[in-house]
Amino acid sequence: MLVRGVSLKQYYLYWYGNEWANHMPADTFHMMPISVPVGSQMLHAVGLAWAERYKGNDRIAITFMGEGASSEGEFHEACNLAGVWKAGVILYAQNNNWSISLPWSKQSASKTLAEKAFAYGFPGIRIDGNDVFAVYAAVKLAAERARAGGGPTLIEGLTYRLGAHTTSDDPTKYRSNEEVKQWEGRDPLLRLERYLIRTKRLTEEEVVRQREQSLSCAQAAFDEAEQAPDEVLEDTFGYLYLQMPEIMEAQLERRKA
Ligand SMILES: Cc1ncc(C[n+]2csc(CCOP(=O)(O)OP(=O)(O)O)c2C)c(N)n1
Repeated sequence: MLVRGVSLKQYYLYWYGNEWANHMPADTFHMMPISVPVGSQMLHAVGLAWAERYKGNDRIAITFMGEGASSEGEFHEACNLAGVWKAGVILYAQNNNWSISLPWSKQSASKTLAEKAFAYGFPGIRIDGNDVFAVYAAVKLAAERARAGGGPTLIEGLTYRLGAHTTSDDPTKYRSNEEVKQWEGRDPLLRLERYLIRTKRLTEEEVVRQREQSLSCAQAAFDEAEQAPDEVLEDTFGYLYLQMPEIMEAQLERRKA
């Protein structure tokens, strides 16, 4: 999101629950808003990719999901249509093994997520999702394929969630400290940092300086977000529809009362 020009302040405001912070004007960021219902975004991505082809453009779409989302019906629908239409779409699954507290072994009887792609008639690639270069290479390959009209690719990137799923989650209830410790050393940013230092592309001093810079940047954006005016009730209701349906108007009146 940051690479595409969404400000850190907007990103923080989204997590504050501010409706307008999830507003992604068409052709500004070339992104769709974050969608909370698990799995719903994949169909949109396939549709967008198909629409671009229909309009004669060479633009493609990429969508991101957790491995848990592959259990939703939309995953099947999206993969099926993408395969049949040869849509220029990349389905990137971040497999962190845990769908909140549910491990992959209870999520699917398939050994890997990537292999599901073969049944839909397109390639599935499994990579180390904490290796920046592997991610870059896999996505580049898939993007080239999509742009050349070769159709979709499913990428399964193995990764981990070091923290809790949300503030209401207590991960110590379902996974061991040893497991978390193991993954701490595989943090993709730290790995990249170690690589850059080892290959003399970056010095320890530069790392410290960049960390400080990033931290103050993040703090400034956070302070700005905290000072943003509170949302008004109408925003929650008026955000989605050009014209509010009657049923929602009635709900709004009830809430106001
Ligand atoms: C349709 C739907 N069902 C349930 C939820 C509640 N929920 C939010 S995140 C989550 C787990 C998602 O796991 P996964 O797809 O693996 O993504 P991850 O959180 O690991 O990135 C669930 C069940 C939801 N947001 N939407």
